[in-house]
Amino acid sequence: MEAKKVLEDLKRRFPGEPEYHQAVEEVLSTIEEEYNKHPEFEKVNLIERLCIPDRIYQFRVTWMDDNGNIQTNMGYRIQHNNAIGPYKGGIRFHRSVNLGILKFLAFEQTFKNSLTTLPMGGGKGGSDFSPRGKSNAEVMRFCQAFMLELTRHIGPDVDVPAGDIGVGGREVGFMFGMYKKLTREYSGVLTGKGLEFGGSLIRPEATGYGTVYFLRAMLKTKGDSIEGKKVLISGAGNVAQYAAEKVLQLGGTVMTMSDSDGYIYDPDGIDRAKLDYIMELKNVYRGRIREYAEQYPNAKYVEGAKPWGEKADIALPCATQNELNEEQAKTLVANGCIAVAEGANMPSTPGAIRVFQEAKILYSPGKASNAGGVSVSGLEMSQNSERLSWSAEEVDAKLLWIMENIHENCVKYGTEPDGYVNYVKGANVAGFMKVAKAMMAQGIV
Ligand code: NDP
Ligand code: 2IT
Repeated sequence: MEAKKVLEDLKRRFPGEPEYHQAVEEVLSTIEEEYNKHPEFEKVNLIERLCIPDRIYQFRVTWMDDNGNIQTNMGYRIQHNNAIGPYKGGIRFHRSVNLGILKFLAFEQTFKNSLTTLPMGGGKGGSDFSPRGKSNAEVMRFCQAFMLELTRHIGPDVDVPAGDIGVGGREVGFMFGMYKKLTREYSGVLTGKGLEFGGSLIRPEATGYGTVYFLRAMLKTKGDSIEGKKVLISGAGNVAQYAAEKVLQLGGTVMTMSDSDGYIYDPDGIDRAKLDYIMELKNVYRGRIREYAEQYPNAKYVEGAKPWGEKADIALPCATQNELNEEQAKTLVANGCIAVAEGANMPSTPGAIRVFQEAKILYSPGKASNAGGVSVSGLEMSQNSERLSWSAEEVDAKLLWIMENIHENCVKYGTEPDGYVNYVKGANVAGFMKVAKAMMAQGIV
């Protein structure tokens, strides 16, 4: 295969989907060499079959707001690839959601899930509905209307959704309730459920913790650790909160957190008590990060900006795609940043990735370092299947093992002749090979 040609063809056939093109380009450019060592792949056009989703569902979601107005949103589910297990991946509710964004996420999820060692294929879904500013009742009615359509496409052995941006425990609970009502079936059809009804301990923590476990493994290759390091975190949601918690546990100092309106910088560091405040602010009151600076006047709030201009040792982008560009990457490097671990999906632009890799700092792509979330989702599926629940210690130990195993695989497949580890290449090649071999074994389907 010629990566450039495949990409050009995809762009022509699927125009107007820049995030999808971006994600595909990153993977193709790094697996091209390995792929071409296997002429049997090319004979069955494996690459196009891997880039183009198995199927896509699109539907209108109609619901009534608190004023009695009828609202419509679009709903989607992308079933990308199920060569190694049932489709698996989150659901995103955000006003920016469109087909191209979900296609990039489903594509990435396929490689990520392959890396986890668990039997999960790749999928993603969502809606352009934004829970921001909506009442609980509105969110419930929307989730129910969304599930009314989604129900017929998913199942515990077919496709198992979970949370993502705008979808947390509350939304998963509402969707699970509706699925159960419609199908009269009690199964592990969604992960990220409440602990009382089949959820796994450590699932809420898993993505953030896993990102920091991965960061720790990267630093260890340099004989370094998180202790004493200053860390910039973007986002203030699920991933950012638990990344911050683990950084604190391991002796680092969290300097920033953010939301889509701006970021806060606390020169004294965001300690445990302050993180508790943020968790309550975000999870209970659904407030804005700006309020932190009112609560802790030593901190500054910077409206409409990202935290990457602040001086620190480590950056953990944990908000959304393309939130860290080339210029910002240059600033981070110039300010002495030694490691970037992505908690979000595709937060660094291609230009930013180039800057990190040329500076030869530690840099891990989301599909490697944020795989902890879907990994514990996989463990939730296992627990549901055996009708048991495991202790927090057991799940956390498995999560740690998985993250360290992914790190090892990245080193195995991504180490360059000069010893620099290209984690992008390592993750893509390792994730790709397993899916490719499974597809080869299963014939042309
Ligand atoms: P949440 O909805 O809990 O939090 C998202 C955070 O990012 C919020 O602070 C939000 O701010 C901010 N944000 C969202 N969209 C934008 C935007 N367009 N520009 C700037 N800031 C934005 O989501 P999660 O923490 O679950 O997800 C964060 C990232 O991690 C996403 O990329 C997601 O795909 C990825 N991820 C999530 C996993 C999970 O298990 N939840 C697993 C693996 C990856 P605001 O409140 O203003 O919207
Ligand atoms: O991007 C992701 O890996 C997630 N949003 C989690 C998916 C899952 O199925 O737990």
